[in-house]
Formats: sequence, structure tokens, C-alpha cells
Amino acid sequence: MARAKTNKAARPDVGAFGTAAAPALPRDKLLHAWRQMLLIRRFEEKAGQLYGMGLIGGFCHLYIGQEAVVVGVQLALSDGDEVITSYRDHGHMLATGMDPRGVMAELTGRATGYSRGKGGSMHMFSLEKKFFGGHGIVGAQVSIGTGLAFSNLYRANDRVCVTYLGEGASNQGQVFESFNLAALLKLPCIYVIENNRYGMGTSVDRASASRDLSQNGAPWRIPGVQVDGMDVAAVHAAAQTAVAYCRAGNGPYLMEMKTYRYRGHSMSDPAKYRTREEVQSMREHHDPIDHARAALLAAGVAEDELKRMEAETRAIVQDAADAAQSAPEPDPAELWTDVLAESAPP
Ligand SMILES: Cc1ncc(C[n+]2csc(CCOP(=O)(O)OP(=O)(O)O)c2C)c(N)n1
Ligand SMILES: [Mg+2]
Repeated sequence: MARAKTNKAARPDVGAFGTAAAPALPRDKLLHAWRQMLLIRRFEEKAGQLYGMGLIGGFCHLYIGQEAVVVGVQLALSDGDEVITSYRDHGHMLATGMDPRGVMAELTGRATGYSRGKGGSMHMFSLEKKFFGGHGIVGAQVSIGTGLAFSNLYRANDRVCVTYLGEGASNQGQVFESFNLAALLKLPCIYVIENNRYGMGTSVDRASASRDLSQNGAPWRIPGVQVDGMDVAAVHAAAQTAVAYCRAGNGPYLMEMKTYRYRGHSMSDPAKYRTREEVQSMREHHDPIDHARAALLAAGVAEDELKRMEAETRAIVQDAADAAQSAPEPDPAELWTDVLAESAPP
């Protein structure tokens, strides 16, 4: 397969969100994408509420605003492809098809959670859905994702691993070490930089000398594209190209998603690093869910049908919250299990 074009002229103009002309998604796929994005949005809003009520402890990083990224990429994947990300991970879990009940139960520290209530927001996994976490050390998942891609090459299967990272993480040393190894060994790894413009409180312009993060793999000849990450159709189209490239054995691929988080970095964030107007303007003019809903109405989907699905989504999330609150906490004896792995002496 020919290498993907990486020259700047061929890339979409994503300087201003929503200006790139993305190929439209077929109606059924767009409907699925919209429902998935809505599920993540409603789930995250509920998680925010439960946190406020003291039912979720520890860290909790919400994904609200960034939904189009994970949903558009997931639409381009096949069963068996792997996903790994940072601590801002609930959306990734739901997109891979993990059960909202299991995720909410884990957030609230219940025995029915994905990590039996002992992992919390940042540490959930599903072998069945090929979701490998949930990692709190900034950038650490990038080396692990590269290792997952290596295992695919070693096993000679045609699986790809999607490794998500933030723009803040993108300048960590191990990210560049991973790029080198992935390019050298032609590993089937798709690196997705979710550029939501801020780390904990530092804007990308203050933290990164690279102004085009999609080109951060250029020294290793890793093809890279910038994508309007607020447009699920644009994300999907770019992800399809990336998946085809990787699956064909050409090596790694890099996508920089231009996106935005609406909420604070974590649950307490004085937000002095950006203006309310900036957030409001993104919500009003570039919301990925509103954008998809308008496209569905324009494609002839009845508003009543969308409203019915909105109610259905709310009910799924409420059920997850109710089930979590009535589930037991882990038995205290669980403190001593799943902490260290037993290994035989050499
Ligand atoms: C190695 C390491 N350094 C610092 C931190 C503290 N920290 C947590 S999140 C974060 C910002 C990361 O920003 P970005 O990669 O853009 O991801 P986002 O939160 O925007 O999704 C920092 C510095 C950490 N968890 N790990
Ligand atoms: Mg960021």
C-alpha cells in the first residue's frame, strides 16, 4: 500500500474548528456515532454529579467536549483492535463497548466495578473489549501501547493498537523513544494526540515548541495528519486511512486531533488559564454532538426519533448510576488481593 500523503497542502485546514470539508458519514453510521457521543456526554455529566455528592472519590477527569475523537476512531476499528489511553478515559471505555454499569460501579468504588472497586476512574481494563487502561502517569501508556503493537507484530495477527495521549504528554521523552521503536520495527500503532489545547493549566503554546504536533514523528518518517476533532465524520475519515495504513504493515501513524475540553482538568480547577468566553464559544459553535444532530435532521431523521433516543440514553445512564449506588463496596479482605502478582522463583 502506498504511504499516506503527509504534505501540508494535502491536509485539511483545521486552524478554525469545523472548516475542513469532511466526507459525510452514511446516515446509519452517523446515527450510531451521535448516540455514542451522547452516551459519553450524559455519562460524564452524571459522573460529575455523583462526584459532587461525594459518591466518587479520588481523581476524576471528564471527557466532555472531546467525544467525537474517540467515537470517530472507534468506528474505524475492528474487533480485536486494542485501545489504551491516559486518565481521561471513561469515554474511551464506553466507546469500546464496555458496560456503563461496570464503569460507573468502578467510579463509585463498588465490588461490581471493572476493577472490583479498587481501581477507580483511572484504572479500569477490559480484556474482552481490548481496552488496556486507564493510566495516571502522563505519557506512560504510550510505551505500553507501543508494546501492545509489538505483540501484534510478533504474533503475526493483523490487529492495530490505538494509543491516545494528550498534547501535554506529547513532549515526554518516552513518547519519542516509542516513535523510534515503532518506526524502526514497523509496529501497527496509531498514535492519537488529543490536542485539547491545555494540560493541567498550561496552554499548548506555552508548553510546546512544535506548532504542528502531527509532524512530531517526522524524524522517524511517521506520517501525520491534523484533524478537526470536533467533527466525528472528519475523525472517522482520517482514522480509516490510519487503520488501513497500519493494518497493511506500513508501520505507525500519527493523528493530531484538534479538540477541546469543556470542563476543568480534574474536578477542582480554578480555570484561570482560559476565559469563560472561550469555553462558551466552543460549546456554542463547535459542539460535536449538536453538529451531528443537525446533520441527522438535515438527512431526514425525525426529531421525535432523536428525542426518543435521547430519553433512552438518559435511562441507560440513570440505570448505571442507580445500580452503582445499590451495589456493595468491596469486602475489606480484598485489600490483600490483586495487589502483587505471584511469580515462581527463577
Ligand atoms: C509523569 C507525570 N507528570 C506530571 C503529572 C501531573 N499531570 C497530570 S495530568 C497533567 C497534564 C497532561 O495534559 P495532557 O497530556 O494535555 O492531557 P489532558 O489532561 O489535557 O487530557 C499533568 C502534568 C503526572 N500525572 N505524571
Ligand atoms: Mg491536553
